[in-house]
Amino acid sequence: MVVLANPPVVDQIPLLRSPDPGDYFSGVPTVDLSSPGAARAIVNACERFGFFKALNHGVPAATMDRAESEAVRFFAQAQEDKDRAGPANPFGYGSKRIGLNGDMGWLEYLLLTVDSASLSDACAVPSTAAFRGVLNEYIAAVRKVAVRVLEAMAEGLGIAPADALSAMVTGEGSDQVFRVNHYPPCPALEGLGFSATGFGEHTDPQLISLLRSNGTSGLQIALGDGGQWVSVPSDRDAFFVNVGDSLQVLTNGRFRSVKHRVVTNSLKSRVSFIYFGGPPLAQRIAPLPQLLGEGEQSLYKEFTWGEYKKAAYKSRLGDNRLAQFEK
Ligand code: GA4
Repeated sequence: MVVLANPPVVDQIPLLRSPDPGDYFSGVPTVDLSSPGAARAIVNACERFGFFKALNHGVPAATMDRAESEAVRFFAQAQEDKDRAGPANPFGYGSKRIGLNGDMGWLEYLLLTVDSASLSDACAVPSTAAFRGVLNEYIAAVRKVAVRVLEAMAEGLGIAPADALSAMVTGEGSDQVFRVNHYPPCPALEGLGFSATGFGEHTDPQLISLLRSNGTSGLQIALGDGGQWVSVPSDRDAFFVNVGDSLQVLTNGRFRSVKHRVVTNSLKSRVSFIYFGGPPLAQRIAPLPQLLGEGEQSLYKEFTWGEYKKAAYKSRLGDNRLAQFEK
């Protein structure tokens, strides 16, 4: 028997059944952000799935395309050059290791912090002016989409003021994170019926996440309580919007934080950009009084975003992080 001192890292990555055509979900709720019915449609989708696809979002295709090609160029560098920028702890360049507690996925990524509307000065990578510039352009634009969506949610939920939710993610001290993921193909598994896990199942801890990817599918969401996994058909012209744990709590469970994961394609690489909108660390996360009916109690213990974030970084990806805060 040959014992490898360092087993190939693919061995440490859990496999998933490769999606077949029947797994593609034709029922992804789609919202035209420019339509008058957007607020209602968003609320319906967030109650039912915690997930929807947003069209007519106003982010120029040219910005998204340029950000994508700069990301491709960044990830095409020699491994040793990228490693000089890492490892992610958890911010910076990361490869295969996700978070701090041993989760692994078939991907490499940049995890970056955002101050106001652009990358924090503390983010040393991306270092080229072209990549940094276009990411800042993208971040400024996607943030506006987040504001629009959160305002529409407040409207649809009947909450005043209009910026009750959006101010939490864009106001002074808000905790915004930006992530660029690259899932290289995993040809070793071609034809075997299994695929490498790109990013294992989890819910996002923040209020809201907006994802844009290239034309390679891979994102899957769990439907309802039974948790049947379905594949989301890719659409490079759309943003996919996720409800995060904090928004589930702010709505006392009315919106659901959607469980999702990414399955690697055996032949095509996937590149995605995700903006995560979180509140300031001191923000109290509790159901908004306007959403509690007569005599309705909060389902959750009181906590701040800072406390939740700390707990999240002690957890494994697939853990149910909200469970310890349930009453
Ligand atoms: C999931 C959502 C965001 O990508 C992220 C992730 C973070 C990380 O990759 O560092 C976490 C994960 C995410 C949830 C649980 C913890 C923290 C990895 C992990 C195991 C940046 C975030 O905020 O939470």
